[in-house]
Amino acid sequence: MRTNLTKIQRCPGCGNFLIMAAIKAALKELNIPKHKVVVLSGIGCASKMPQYIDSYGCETLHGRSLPFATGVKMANPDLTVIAYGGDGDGYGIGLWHFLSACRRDINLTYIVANNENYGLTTGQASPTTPLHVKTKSTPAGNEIQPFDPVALAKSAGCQFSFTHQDKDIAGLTKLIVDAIQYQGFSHIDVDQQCPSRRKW
Ligand SMILES: Cc1ncc(C[n+]2csc(CCOP(=O)(O)OP(=O)(O)O)c2C)c(N)n1
Ligand code: SF4
Ligand SMILES: [Mg+2]
Repeated sequence: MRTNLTKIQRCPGCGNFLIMAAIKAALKELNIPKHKVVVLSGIGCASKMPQYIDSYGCETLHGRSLPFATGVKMANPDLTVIAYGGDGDGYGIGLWHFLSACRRDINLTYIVANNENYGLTTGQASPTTPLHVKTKSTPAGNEIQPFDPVALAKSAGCQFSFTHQDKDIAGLTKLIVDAIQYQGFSHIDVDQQCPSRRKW
């Protein structure tokens, strides 16, 4: 956690605030001491998460949260390891790490804030941008079929993979509790609100 933050780094109404509330509630419910928790992210709006969780954590490289998280878990299996990031981070540049973690069934939890765009870099299309949606990189509308991250995770062998709405904080909290307790690779794709997306 970063202790010297002087300004809010996300837009009003950003769904990452809701997901953060659910992660904090889940860790509180499980009563895991903060020195036993490690939150690792990539780069992006979503990936600022380790700065706000009172635990060990690190923003790593774009798309590389899962290799770092795997290494931490291998070095110290007693730790609760949570990898966190955006759809561009996890389903774009980091896709192979995601599929490898599914196949290897690494015992950690991966939460993806899926806002269907590259938010931090002001709204380019991602692998989950719906068809025909106009973005900065698809001014005439997205022509590329998005994929379903949960179906993809399951096809790679992941047995704990769900999509959930960010605004259902109670339901998301319960799902995160279950994911942390699951003995294997658990993946939660969060349908995340990104109010700025329509403004670019
Ligand atoms: C290797 C590398 N390529 C590109 C970038 C630029 N970059 C930073 S964040 C980002 C996309 C973030 O999108 P997403 O993961 O969906 O997160 P969001 O901002 O939407 O939460 C990109 C392309 C980078 N930091 N590093
Ligand atoms: S651009 Fe979207 S994801 Fe990024 S801080 Fe703003 S609302 Fe949140
Ligand atoms: Mg995104």
